[in-house]
Amino acid sequence: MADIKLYGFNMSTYVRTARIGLIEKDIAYDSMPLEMWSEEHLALNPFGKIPVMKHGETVIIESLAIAAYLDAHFGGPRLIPEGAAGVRTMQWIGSFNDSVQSQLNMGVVFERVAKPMFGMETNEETIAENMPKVERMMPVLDAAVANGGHFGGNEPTQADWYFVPSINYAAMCPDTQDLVAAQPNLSDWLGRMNARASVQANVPEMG
Ligand SMILES: N[C@@H](CCC(=O)N[C@@H](CS)C(=O)NCC(=O)O)C(=O)O
Repeated sequence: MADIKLYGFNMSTYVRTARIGLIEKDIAYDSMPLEMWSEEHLALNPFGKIPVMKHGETVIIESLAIAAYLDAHFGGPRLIPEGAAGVRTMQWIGSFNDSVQSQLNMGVVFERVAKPMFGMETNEETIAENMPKVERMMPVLDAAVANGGHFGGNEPTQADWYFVPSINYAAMCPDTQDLVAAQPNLSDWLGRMNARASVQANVPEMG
């Protein structure tokens, strides 16, 4: 049994982000099942979100805090580097959490792909409201990873592990797949990231 336990399921982009970070740092962990919003879940995270990580008796909520904790307590490549690359990494994680999550993930992909899987009705108005924002966002993401780069700079960082699960979903979603394919740098980056063992280890089963 590993010292680290990660709670949450793989279809969650945030859980996948945490898992990719763990594997990139070569940290063994046990993947723990969790019934969402159960007593057990709310005892671990009163906000009812995943992922939750446990290291011995220490409980860490929030994917960014998990990455910072792993850098502070374990070796391997830094998820949030020092210096300018660290600033870029944090900037992109901030933009992901503030804009990409609401506009692309919840505003379009969740509505179109996830809701029907959960027997819920897609809200077309939400998609229509968010599509122009996603159209504006995509070339910005494309420019960020130009010339064989990454969101943090020359090397992959935790910022990439936030974007990989979401851009893969966007590449499958009927509303956004052409938009992703039309971004040459982003498509190249996605291919490079998807070739990594850490990313291949975490592909969710759909349907
Ligand atoms: N800020 C949190 C966001 C985590 C998050 O939103 N996770 C989603 C799954 S992808 C969740 O737990 N949703 C359940 C809910 O919102 O009640 C983090 O970075 O860990």
